[in-house]
Amino acid sequence: MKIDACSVIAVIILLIGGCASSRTKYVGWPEYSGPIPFVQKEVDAIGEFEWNQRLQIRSGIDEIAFRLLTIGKSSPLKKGKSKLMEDSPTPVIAVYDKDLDGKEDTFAHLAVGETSTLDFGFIFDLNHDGKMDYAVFNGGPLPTKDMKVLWMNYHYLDSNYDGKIDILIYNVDLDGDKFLDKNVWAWLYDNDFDGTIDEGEYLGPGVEMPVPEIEGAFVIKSATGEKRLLKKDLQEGLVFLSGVLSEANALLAQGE
Ligand SMILES: [Ca+2]
Ligand SMILES: [Ca+2]
Ligand SMILES: [Ca+2]
Ligand SMILES: [Ca+2]
Repeated sequence: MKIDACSVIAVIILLIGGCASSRTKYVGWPEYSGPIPFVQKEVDAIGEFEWNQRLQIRSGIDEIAFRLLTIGKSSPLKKGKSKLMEDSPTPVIAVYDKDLDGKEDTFAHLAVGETSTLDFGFIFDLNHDGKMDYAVFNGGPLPTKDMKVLWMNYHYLDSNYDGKIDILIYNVDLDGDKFLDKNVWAWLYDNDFDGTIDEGEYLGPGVEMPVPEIEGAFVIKSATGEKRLLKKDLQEGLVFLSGVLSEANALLAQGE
């Protein structure tokens, strides 16, 4: 399969904010200084996915992922060739245990011989079946309207644990001031788990309204204006993201 990470992401997934990792620098975050290890016990406290808890689950996972982001560099525990990315500039998939709790929590796509990259995400296993089912992919730092820094990222979930991504969550600019909003996201759902997105909503504390579906596309308010996310592109996006998760899980399942 010919896939270039940045272009696929730009075309399918990162439509909302562009391919941030190629134009933003990974700078300016606080350095994590609390106790480690922490991730597994905090993921355990969140528990399995529940529809009516989805907002709280997103924010709990986002907090954990942000703390992982602020832990300094770590070395890959396992590396392998990515079939999905084999023709891209970053054909290596790697997993890391950033918080040193003995369980991998981070994946990245690397160039051959490279040890760091901005193409990384954090992975979590909500239902304890040994397979990661929730990923938070790094987008990069972007300013908010009060000139604070917002971590743009992309959450994607396999909420029924069948190995396929069925929920995508994006940062949005719902109020149209050209800055990403801090407390509302666009959520896209594959409600019947058949690989197509069926419904979208803007959801955040105090916000709940549908994302309009017009002529086969979900029309989302991004910081650079309205973006039409075609259902067929989203379908490919789900396949790609499910593939990324599968490759990370396959790597995790390998012996040392
Ligand atoms: Ca860990
Ligand atoms: Ca799982
Ligand atoms: Ca699923
Ligand atoms: Ca569907």
